[in-house]
Amino acid sequence: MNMLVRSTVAKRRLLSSMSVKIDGWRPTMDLEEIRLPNDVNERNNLYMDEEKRLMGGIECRVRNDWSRKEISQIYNLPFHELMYKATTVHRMYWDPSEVQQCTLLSIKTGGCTEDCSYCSQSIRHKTFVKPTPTMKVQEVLKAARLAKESGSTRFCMGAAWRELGNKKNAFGHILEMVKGVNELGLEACCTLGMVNSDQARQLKEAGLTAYNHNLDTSPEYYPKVITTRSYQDRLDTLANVREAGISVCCGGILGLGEDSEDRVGLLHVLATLPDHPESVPINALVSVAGTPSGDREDDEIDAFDMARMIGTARIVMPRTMVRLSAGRKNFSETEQFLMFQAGANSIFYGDKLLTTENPKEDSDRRMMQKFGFKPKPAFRGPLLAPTEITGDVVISRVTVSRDINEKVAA
Ligand code: SAM
Ligand code: DTB
Ligand code: SF4
Repeated sequence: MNMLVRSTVAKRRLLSSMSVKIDGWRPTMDLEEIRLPNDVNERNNLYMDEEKRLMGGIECRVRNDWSRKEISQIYNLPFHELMYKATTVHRMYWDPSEVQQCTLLSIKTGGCTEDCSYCSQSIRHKTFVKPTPTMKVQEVLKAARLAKESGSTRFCMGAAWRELGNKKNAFGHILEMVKGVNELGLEACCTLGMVNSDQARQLKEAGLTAYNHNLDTSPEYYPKVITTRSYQDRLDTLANVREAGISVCCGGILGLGEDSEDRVGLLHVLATLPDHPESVPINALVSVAGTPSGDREDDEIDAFDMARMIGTARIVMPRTMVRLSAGRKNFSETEQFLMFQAGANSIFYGDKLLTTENPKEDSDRRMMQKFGFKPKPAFRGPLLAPTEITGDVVISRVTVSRDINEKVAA
């Protein structure tokens, strides 16, 4: 059966099994119960025939044909307009009270041969980081259990490598880590540098949920940040990850000395990929003494820059998890609130990022309570947006005529 036909059938099944109607129906079940499939491909198939959404005078559609100028116009809207638009789009596609808590662990720290200008772990920069060997599988799984106990639902393992290359032993251990994290009921994410298609396939088989590989900035500004590998190298790895059926996590950093058009340039690359990344982390540079970026004298980026970037990402990639990532320690709760209102729906949770500090768990727990946020469970798709259930969002569907349907199915 053709994809389009199959997805429509699947959608009908899903909707009837949930007793929920999308176009203006009322819920007959508790909102908590209504979740979309966790698998991103299945989820996207459900929406294949959706044309656009409309709420509060704001129109939105999932598009891959954005021009850079269009994205720039969104990024440069008056701030209050951008925030209204972004927060409305967020409510059209997501439950705004759900924020995912993720834990990071550096499983292999320092000694990296790359020259990323921001990174504490590059051998080219003299920083506080002391290289350490790869952690043992059991140590990593112990940390994953603790992360789960503290309420995280995604566990991201980072290694200071340019690429996985032919590190056969280490790769074997990583596959065991991924399997173990998966068996704990956590979403498993890795960031290990460049991977080829065979390695991506093995990671998928071991149970990897997502692979993080950031483009960091625009194609034009990238050579000012990293010279030891190209933008295309990064894109190739992203394609290998996508092809293996692993969820793509790809974002960038603000505060590298880039200008606003570079931020737009990064979003343009991401929003015009054949499929949007399921996850886009937006990091604020964590300034590390001894790194070229950390030693810059520039003004630091502020909460408005972050909210603009997050809000624009939310609008141009409405079905993506936009993750408020590194750098939260430098922002007050009030400032972070602005970023959640702009559409961020995930944080790193736990006292440490990879090598630098994150806000304390206690204070994040209080902040989540203060804002009325609840954690997103692992391996369960997003809640249907409340507006989809109440009918506050109008969803236009492209209707396929019976004739065409039959023709395609034949
Ligand atoms: N070596 C692998 C790689 O580069 O893909 C994985 C680890 S690397 C540390 C993961 C990402 O963390 C980088 O791509 C970068 O976007 C982010 N990052 C690293 N140092 C940072 C810093 N000081 N501030 C903000 N983000 C940072
Ligand atoms: C991402 O975009 N941010 C995380 C994760 N992906 C791997 C890393 C942040 C690192 C912050 C600096 C450090 O702690 O070394
Ligand atoms: Fe190495 Fe990754 Fe740091 Fe770049 S960001 S120096 S690749 S650890």
